[in-house]
Amino acid sequence: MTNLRAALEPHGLFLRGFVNFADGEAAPALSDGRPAASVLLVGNIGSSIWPAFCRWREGQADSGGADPLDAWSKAIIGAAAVSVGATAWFPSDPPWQPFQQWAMRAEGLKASPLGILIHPVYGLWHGYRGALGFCRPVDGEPLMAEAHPCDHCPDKPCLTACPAGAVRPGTFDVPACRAHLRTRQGQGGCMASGCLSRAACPVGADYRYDDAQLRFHMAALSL
Ligand code: B12
Repeated sequence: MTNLRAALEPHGLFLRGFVNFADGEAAPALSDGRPAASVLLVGNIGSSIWPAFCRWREGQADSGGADPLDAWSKAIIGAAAVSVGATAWFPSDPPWQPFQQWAMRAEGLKASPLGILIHPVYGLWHGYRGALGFCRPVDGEPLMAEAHPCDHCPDKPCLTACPAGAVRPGTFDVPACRAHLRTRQGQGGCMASGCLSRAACPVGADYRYDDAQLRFHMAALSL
């Protein structure tokens, strides 16, 4: 664990908790075909990855290709996985691994009305860049978050801030969001400075992503 932290933290990547699978429980297959006994989640907290990712990108002849953040994640987390004999999975690779279910178990997080999981400290400003699978359980107890922040948020500004009305309780209307992003209002609003619903959340405001990172994620979402 110490070696892994040393390999990941200079890149702004943090160990974000683990899941130990019970015997017989559905678990992803390791590269040798055995079912994983555990997965360790790796992710960003606020804009922690942004400086290292930008430096890496500047050094790439093709700026990192069509999906530079995925390519960077694979370069860094893939190498760390090899160094500890783990199998790595990445959130955007099909078949999608259930990163959010794992995160709910690993850190006790719950979904916000936006669908993305909210952390009591980092709010909506965190994400997962990879998961490492092992043939043995991880020692220790999963971290359990305190109360779900949305339960104590009377105004729920995330539900009213979306200019496209795409954020509704239990639903995120992806076509409505994307249609709005193509409009002049969307280009000058969410595309320029990030999703207005996400920004309206009062939890973890100090961890809000840098503007350049917000624009990067919005560009990916609007594709
Ligand atoms: C497909 C996908 C999308 C699609 C469709 C999303 C949608 N809402 O339908 C698109 C491209 C639109 C998208 C957009 C975004 N996404 Co997305 N997306 C994914 C992806 C690749 C698969 C999601 C999926 O279908 N999971 C289903 C199965 C495979 O996963 P599961 O864990 O078993 O599913 C559980 C969750 O889906 C959870 N859940 C999800 N939504 C909700 C909503 C409610 C109300 C509840 C109760 C539960 C719940 O319940 C499921 C069952 O337990 C995941 C990565 C991954 N592998 O999980 C990222 C992921 C979910 N996305 C993520 C993010 C951050 C975003 C964006 C904010 C990014 C951006 N560019 O701005 C936007 C906004 C999304 C939004 N408001 O919903 C993060 C969420 C991190 C977090 N804190 O939770 C993930 C985990 C990727 C990552 N690298 O960390 N996304």
